[in-house]
Amino acid sequence: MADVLQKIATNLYQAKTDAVAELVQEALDAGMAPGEVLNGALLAGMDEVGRDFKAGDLYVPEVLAAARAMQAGMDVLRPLLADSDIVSSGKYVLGTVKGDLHDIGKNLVRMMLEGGGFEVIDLGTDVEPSAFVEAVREHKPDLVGMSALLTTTMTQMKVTIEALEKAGLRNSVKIMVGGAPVTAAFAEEISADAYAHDAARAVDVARWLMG
Ligand code: B12
Repeated sequence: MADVLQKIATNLYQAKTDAVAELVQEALDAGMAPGEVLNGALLAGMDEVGRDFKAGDLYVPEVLAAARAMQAGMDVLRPLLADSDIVSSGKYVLGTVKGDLHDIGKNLVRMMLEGGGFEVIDLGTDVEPSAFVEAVREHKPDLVGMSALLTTTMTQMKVTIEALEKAGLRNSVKIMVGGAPVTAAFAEEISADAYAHDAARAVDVARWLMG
């Protein structure tokens, strides 16, 4: 069983998109839980990619190719994660902040939230503060989630909160922030309502915020 997880991680690292999708299906057919495949194979493989990118052993095109392979695996898992919980828990507007193109973590948060019964409106990446404001006005969500992976873009979270305040919408939503450089202390500093370290915890925190 653990063997197939290792195989998926290795194929992900090598950006073998089709093999990743096939092996994820194989793992599920063998009775593994979607969460186990997500954490033990896809996230583990992406972690290794991240480490080697940081060390300069991998370059941007290779990381992008691995990210595509991860998405292929996530496409197989997605319907199962979405079906794994039933109760409709609330409406959630989610996006990666202005200037930031990283969306793998944000997409994972979306998948897990959908799995937790939330209706998610995904605004994508590089989302202007005004686009968050418009989405809140239009969809009237219970929660807003912002993702940032760069220390240079996490400041946009504060700008977005200020834009919501200015539009008179701040108190109509609970705001959650996340992404590798974001911390609970930063969330408090910018007056967000909560921080979550990963996608699984994002669901717990979202439920907690919904009361
Ligand atoms: C993949 C990747 C890319 C891909 C992105 C592909 C894509 N579609 O997302 C590409 C190649 C495009 C890229 C580009 C760049 N990248 Co990049 N990238 C990464 C890498 C290797 C992995 C990120 C990732 O996907 N991790 C896996 C996911 C699952 O983790 P995560 O995003 O942290 O998400 C989890 C939690 O944080 C949380 N979470 C995330 N969002 C949210 C939101 C909410 C609301 C909540 C509650 C929780 C939550 O839950 C998630 C799941 O558990 C990281 C290194 C790393 N290991 O982090 C660098 C990294 C983030 N990149 C970095 C840099 C510098 C860049 C570039 C500037 C490089 C360049 N010179 O061009 C550009 C910037 C482009 C831009 N404008 O955004 C730096 C950032 C440094 C910093 N401190 O600011 C890093 C840390 C690498 C490094 N060590 O140098 N990158």
